Amino acid sequence: MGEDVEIRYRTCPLCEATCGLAIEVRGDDILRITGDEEDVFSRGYICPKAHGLKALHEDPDRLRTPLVRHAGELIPASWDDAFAEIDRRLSPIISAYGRDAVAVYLGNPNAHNLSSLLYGPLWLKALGTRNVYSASTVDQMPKQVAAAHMFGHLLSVPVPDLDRTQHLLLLGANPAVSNGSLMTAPDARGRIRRIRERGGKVVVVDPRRTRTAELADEHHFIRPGTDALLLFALVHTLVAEGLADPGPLADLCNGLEEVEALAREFPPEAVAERCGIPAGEIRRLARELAAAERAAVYARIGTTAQQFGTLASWLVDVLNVLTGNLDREGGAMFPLAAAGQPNARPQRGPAKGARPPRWHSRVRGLPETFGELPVACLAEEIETSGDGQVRALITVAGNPLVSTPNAGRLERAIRTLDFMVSIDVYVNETTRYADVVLPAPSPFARSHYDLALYQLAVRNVAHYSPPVVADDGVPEEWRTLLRLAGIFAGQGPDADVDALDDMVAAGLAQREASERVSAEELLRASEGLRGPERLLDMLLRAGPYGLSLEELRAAPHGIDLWPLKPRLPELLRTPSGKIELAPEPIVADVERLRRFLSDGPVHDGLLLIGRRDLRSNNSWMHNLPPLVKGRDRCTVWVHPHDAARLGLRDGGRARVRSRTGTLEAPVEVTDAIMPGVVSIPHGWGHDAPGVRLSVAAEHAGVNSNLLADEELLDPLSGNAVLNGIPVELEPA
Ligand SMILES: Nc1nc2c(c(=O)[nH]1)N[C@H]1C(S)=C(S)[C@@H](COP(=O)(O)OP(=O)(O)OC[C@H]3O[C@@H](n4cnc5c(=O)[nH]c(N)nc54)[C@H](O)[C@@H]3O)O[C@H]1N2
Ligand SMILES: Nc1nc2c(c(=O)[nH]1)N[C@H]1C(S)=C(S)[C@@H](COP(=O)(O)OP(=O)(O)OC[C@H]3O[C@@H](n4cnc5c(=O)[nH]c(N)nc54)[C@H](O)[C@@H]3O)O[C@H]1N2
Ligand code: SF4
Ligand SMILES: [Mo]
Repeated sequence: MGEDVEIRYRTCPLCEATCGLAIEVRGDDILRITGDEEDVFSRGYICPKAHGLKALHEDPDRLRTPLVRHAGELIPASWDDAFAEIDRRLSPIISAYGRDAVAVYLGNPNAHNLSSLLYGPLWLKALGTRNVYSASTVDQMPKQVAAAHMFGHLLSVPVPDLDRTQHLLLLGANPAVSNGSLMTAPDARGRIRRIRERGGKVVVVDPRRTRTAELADEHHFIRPGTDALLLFALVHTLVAEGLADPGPLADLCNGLEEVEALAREFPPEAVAERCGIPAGEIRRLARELAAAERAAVYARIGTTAQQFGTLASWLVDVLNVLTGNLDREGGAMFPLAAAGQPNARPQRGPAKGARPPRWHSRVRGLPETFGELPVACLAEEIETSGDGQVRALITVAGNPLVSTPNAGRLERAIRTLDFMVSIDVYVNETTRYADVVLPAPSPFARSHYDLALYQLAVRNVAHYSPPVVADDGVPEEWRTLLRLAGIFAGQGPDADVDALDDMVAAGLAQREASERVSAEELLRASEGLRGPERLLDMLLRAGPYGLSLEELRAAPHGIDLWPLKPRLPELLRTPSGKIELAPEPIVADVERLRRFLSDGPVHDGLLLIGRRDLRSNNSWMHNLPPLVKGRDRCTVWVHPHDAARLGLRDGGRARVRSRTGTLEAPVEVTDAIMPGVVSIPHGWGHDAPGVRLSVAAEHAGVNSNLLADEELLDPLSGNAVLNGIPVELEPA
């Protein structure tokens, strides 16, 4: 290694796995990226996407200057001019039509970004709109609704204790590819493989034989959207065969008998045909789950972004309780993060638990959840005139025209907006419609700490990374967000960002103060810091381990805070102080499932599901040559029986039609997909005019969300149905 070459360590910000990277740099040039062998959590593991970070940092298409629309064209502008334009155009809309006239879409990378996590609440509050939308309602909202009802907080989501479990029942998740979700576990693949190496068992339920299924002892195809039936049948079997035994949890639960009564109507024999899994197999799965010494049920997006998302999410944890595995080593456990975890904050006054919706969407009357509305209703809120109509849109790190249902309708709606602002690193399918685009810095030019994901990690760890390169000429995102907040608050385009930051810090100190450490002490200890570093330092000091930023800085490979420990009942924030096994709104939704089972039409047509790829990340990173080379990955998978019936051939093309749209894609005929099910990955379709992604345009693919139907929702969470969309196929 040359003398001027040095290694800098940082956490990868791309997915939920939080892998440690070792980055060889010369000055501010990135030379090479490898896994950090000494990282306390990932121990050297990385996936191919980490290598994409160098390409991302160097990508000539990545934005470095704001763009402002003049005569229809996005033209480079100064930061001052860009903010002046936002003030000039947006402030009159707010004055004339009110705050709800401005909608916001917050995309996935916000969850991996310290600036957005810490400053998001302030700018949203300054804007004061009810039209807040995010990736949550195309993703995990059902999980959070279930957690809020059962455990009292939307972030009290149990995670499987992967490193100690002896039996993992995994539904609708493919961690061998996705690297885990609502389960932060670097090298999830290795961790799952080790379950079997130590004599445990892994069972996968998925309409596709995934890479995770290939690691498992058993894989069961399931008809999309029917997981709640299967899970109920598992509960039924446990109860009917006297295998339900919550152990010490029994005294901590309300509603045990009600759940048992509900499950009576879902015997395996009744659901088997709907699910496509024989009744005998369902009974065996239940018995083995109950018999396992330490077991965990874990389910992800295949079970959340579907018609019975909240019921399925709820039943997963009902099973964890009934088998005595909730909050026990090797079962499903609650992490204890070092900073910013609401369910670890000392409880002040009586716990509120899940609260009923505070408002409803204007057009369809869909309920708000945790301050946001279902993104599936954004288009109609723009289209429908009247009081409260959406006339302006702000997107931050999102690409809703690719990521959300009925993308065609949303595109037509977005074209009619009076004004649009985006903060992004690219001009993508969505941001091309913005009137002002503000760049965000390269991931290497910002610091990192996984405030959100450590609350969902299979091991308690804390890892802070300073920026890898000094500066790429783009202001840190928290400064951009605060400057926007200034405009929303009526302070004009040149608000004093540092004064706003002081205000945020003072507010956070108040909120985090406890008997152990006062607000004044927190502020004093973090003196000299500013921005996310000051806020993080205070959160760490107020947190359960009493750490500080200085301690984290001194540990470039992270600090190991040990395997998960039981946290019940301390963690519960339900008004009763108990686990609510039969929350009223969830129980009420069981009727819908009952009807689906008893008199819903048996849909024997094709159902569309999604698919993730190791070298892809939602709708972006397709502009990075190392991640897109090789064969076309945006294909439609069809089972050989269906292909024969429909006259489709491998390598040919299919026309895929749903209620909302039509597209054409190359066909892959494979028995890795269940008969009656087809799969297209989301996140593609990069050849639209105005998109500035020169590499991605050559690997464009198609936008699968043209097919997703914005009218299909999980009613309790407002989550879109992205798995199990009725479609028709024919040769193109
Ligand atoms: N059919 C179907 N649709 C799906 C899914 C599915 O399984 N099937 N999955 C859904 C899920 S789980 C999710 S999370 C969503 C994701 O969809 P989105 O919320 O739209 O997020 P991404 O596609 O990840 O787009 C992220 C955008 O953020 C930009 N970006 C990256 N880093 C930064 C940064 O640091 N700052 C800023 N300001 N911008 C940045 C990128 O350039 C990109 O334009 O898609 C959903 N859509
Ligand atoms: N490489 C890569 N990694 C990623 C992402 C990415 O785009 N690429 N995205 C990240 C994001 S934002 C998220 S939210 C996570 C998601 O993480 P995962 O939830 O692990 O995501 P998927 O790989 O889409 O796995 C979902 C599985 O559900 C199956 N499925 C579909 N419908 C059903 C159904 O009705 N029932 C059941 N039981 N299964 C069903 C699908 O076949 C698929 O295998 O991944 C993250 N990691
Ligand atoms: S698994 Fe996720 S966090 Fe780890 S290197 Fe890959 S993209 Fe980064
Ligand atoms: Mo996601």
